[in-house]
Amino acid sequence: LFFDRPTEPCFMQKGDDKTVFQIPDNFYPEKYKKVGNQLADRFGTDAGRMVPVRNIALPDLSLPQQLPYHNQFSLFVPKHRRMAAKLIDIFMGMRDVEDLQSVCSYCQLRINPYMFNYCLSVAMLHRPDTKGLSPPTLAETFPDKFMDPKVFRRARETSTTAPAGDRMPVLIPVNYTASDAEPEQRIAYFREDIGINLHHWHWHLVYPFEAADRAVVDKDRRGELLYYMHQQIIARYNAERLCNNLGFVTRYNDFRGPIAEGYFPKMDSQVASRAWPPRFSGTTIRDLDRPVDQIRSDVSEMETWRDRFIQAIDSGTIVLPNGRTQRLDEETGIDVLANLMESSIISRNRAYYGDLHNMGHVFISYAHDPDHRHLEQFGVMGDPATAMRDPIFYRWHAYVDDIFQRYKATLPAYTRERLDFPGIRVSSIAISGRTPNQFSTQWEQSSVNLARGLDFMPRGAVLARFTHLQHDEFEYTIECDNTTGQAAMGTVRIFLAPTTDQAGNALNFEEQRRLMIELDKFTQGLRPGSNTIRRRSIDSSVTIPYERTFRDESQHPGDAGSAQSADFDFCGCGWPHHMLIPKGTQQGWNCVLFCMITNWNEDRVEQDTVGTCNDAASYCGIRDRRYPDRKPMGFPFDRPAPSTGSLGDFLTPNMTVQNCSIRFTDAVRQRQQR
Ligand code: CUO
Repeated sequence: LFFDRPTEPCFMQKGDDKTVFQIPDNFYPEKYKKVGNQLADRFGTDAGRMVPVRNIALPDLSLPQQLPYHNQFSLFVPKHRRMAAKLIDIFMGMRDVEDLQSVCSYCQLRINPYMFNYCLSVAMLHRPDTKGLSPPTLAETFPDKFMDPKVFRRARETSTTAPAGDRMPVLIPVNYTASDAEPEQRIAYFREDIGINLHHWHWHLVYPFEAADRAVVDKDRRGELLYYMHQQIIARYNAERLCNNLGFVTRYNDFRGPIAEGYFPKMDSQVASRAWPPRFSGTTIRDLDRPVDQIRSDVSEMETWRDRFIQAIDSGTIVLPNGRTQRLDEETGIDVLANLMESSIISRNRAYYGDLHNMGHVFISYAHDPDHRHLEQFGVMGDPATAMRDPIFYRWHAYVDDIFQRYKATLPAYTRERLDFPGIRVSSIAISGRTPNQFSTQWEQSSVNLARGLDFMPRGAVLARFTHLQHDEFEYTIECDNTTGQAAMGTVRIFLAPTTDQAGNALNFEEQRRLMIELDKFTQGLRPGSNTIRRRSIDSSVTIPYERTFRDESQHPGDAGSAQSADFDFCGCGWPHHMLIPKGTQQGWNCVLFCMITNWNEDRVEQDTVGTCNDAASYCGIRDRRYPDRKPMGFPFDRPAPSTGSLGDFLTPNMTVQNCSIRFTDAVRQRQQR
């Protein structure tokens, strides 16, 4: 309920059952102090439920309260990060849930709503006593971060003119941010997809940069996962670009040159009552001096950090704070490097390697007002919930990925012995469907409930209907022989990649491996003799089902904010299932499906993974567990294979490929209940 209608005070009625938190007198902020009792009476009269709030020793909020209530909050701005870290510590430090509830009532009335939402979400994901609870999806609590503000105007009209049961869904227009004159607009359906942006927000929620409780940040292979998850975003983005007749994304590596791509977000921040600032085409990042954000940094600082990374990679060692050096080893090097690059508090030497990736977001997001003279806040690149909307996000992350790839290129290539699984031969993989080995995609319309995010408005569900990509579900059939004479366990790894570049030239192995999109990974028992493995697309280890990305309100109209939603929102991190397969083309876009089975005895991680939040592990890991695969993330494509010309040359007997196509139908279907 603390997430419901973020700017409405918690002593007002929250949720559909009209819960009122009865707070002690000293909890009222100054502006309500005089009228506290009257307010309590007024909202208490027809409350559905009264929750008495325990009086506790009040926390010191002086640091987190430095962020004005009606400001934007950015996870990438160091000062904001520190304020958030303090608040997370306060939430984590509460003795029990009842104390947490008290401190939330107190904070909800004072703290910037977006920072409050973020910190409470992080705390709920990490406190042992709140693990069964979950923050509602951000698209419901802050819908303004995901859609055209015209939607809210219409939602307002709808909610005041029609009773909850009779409201027509509000349509979110398709392609509303730019015209066809902007080539980048061809892939706006990807960049502005609500599910993709929610995934990215959730990922950064699960992997915060900063908290006093080191365990919240210091998770198994966290840096490596940062590298891998974002590498996969770039690979997927490049596939989408090819499907839309655009060339590969070019990395943003000249910090002194103009950024060709402009971006006009067409969004308003509800909390800040401001439009998100645009970035004009041809903008160049400039030295930052924004006392209000305590940011002072020159572009040259980014260049210095960059040079130190290059030096570290080329020498194979990093410099530690005590002046000693540490070798980057094959197993942990990428993790160490990515933690330095991000950077988070577990960076081994933040003083020297700085904060390159985060500050890239910051420089770009303030390019329109680097010294705050226009009193403007950051652009969409400053917020993980909105960053992926902007074409520059991909150029920036392509650059970051390039540095990681430079490191990967220093590692020994995999020998055939390391790739093979003796005795296991994979003879084929196929896709079921109307036409064999053809994926089918089209548009689909779904809805999301805005009610929780519409402050000071009549109650009841208000649905917004939006259009997104969707694919027909399919099944993989894998034929495999086990000649070891005994039962074996394998890890099945399935990837998809383009076969040609934009000009139609065949891709070589080095180009193709970086474009490999992980589709699934699972453990499989293999009987002696021949095996036919069937696997459904919906079970992918990369994605979370639609119902978890968006709560499917069409199935529960009118019960917005009810407790049921907890089941759906439980593990929000995971690539949205509707974006599993690239769009393809109407003629059919050629791609190659790759399947490999490795020896599970070498891959396995001994741990108990029973419970939830373990079904989108490829990009998100498993909550409170180790990453469930010992191989380097992205294996076997995480590094070059120097003597290999094409993918065909790379194959060992435990691998197979299948040419496929993706056929897109330009039609909209309504979401079917599955
Ligand atoms: Cu996710 Cu840059 O790390 O956006």
